[in-house]
Amino acid sequence: MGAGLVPCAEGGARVFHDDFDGYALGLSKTAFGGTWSTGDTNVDVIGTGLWDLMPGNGAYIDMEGSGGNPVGHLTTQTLFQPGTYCLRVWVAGNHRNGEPDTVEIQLGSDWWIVNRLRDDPFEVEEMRVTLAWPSTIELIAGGIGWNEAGLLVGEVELLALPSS
Ligand SMILES: [Ca+2]
Ligand SMILES: [Ca+2]
Ligand SMILES: [Ca+2]
Repeated sequence: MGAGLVPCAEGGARVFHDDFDGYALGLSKTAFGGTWSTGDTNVDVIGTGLWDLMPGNGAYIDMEGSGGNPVGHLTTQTLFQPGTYCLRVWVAGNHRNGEPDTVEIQLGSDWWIVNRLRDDPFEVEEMRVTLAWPSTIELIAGGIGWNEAGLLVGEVELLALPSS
C-alpha cells in the first residue's frame, strides 16, 4: 500500500541526487549514464533549448517519452541498503493537455501516486521510507491516455536519516 506522505525529519546525508542537468537533451531517451535504466520504455529529456515547458529548471524528464513504448519507467541502477531514508521527488504538470497524468514513486515496499494538474509548477513530494532489503527508486508514468505528454520530473533526492 502507499505509505502516505509522512514528512521527513530535517537533516540526513544525501546518498543520491539527480537534477537531470547532466544529460543531453533528446526525445525517446533510454540511456542515463549508468544512473537510471528505462526497461523497454523511453522518456524525454527536455528543457533549455528543447520543448522547454518549465524555463529555469535546466533539463528535466517528460515521463511519457516519444514513440515506441513512451510510458516511462525509470529505475535507479543503484540499490540502496536497508535503513531509513527521506525520498524527495519534484513533479510538475504536463503543461500540454488536461488529461489526468500521474507518476508512481516506489522505494522498497512503499509506493505512492502523485497527481498534478496541467499547469502545476514543480512541487516536491517527500516520504519517509524504511528499507528492509536493498531496493531501487522507481518512477513510473501512469494515468489515462498515454499521449506522449506526461508529468514532468525535475529532481530526485534521497537522504539517509539517522536510525532512531
Ligand atoms: Ca534540472
Ligand atoms: Ca513526450
Ligand atoms: Ca499524458
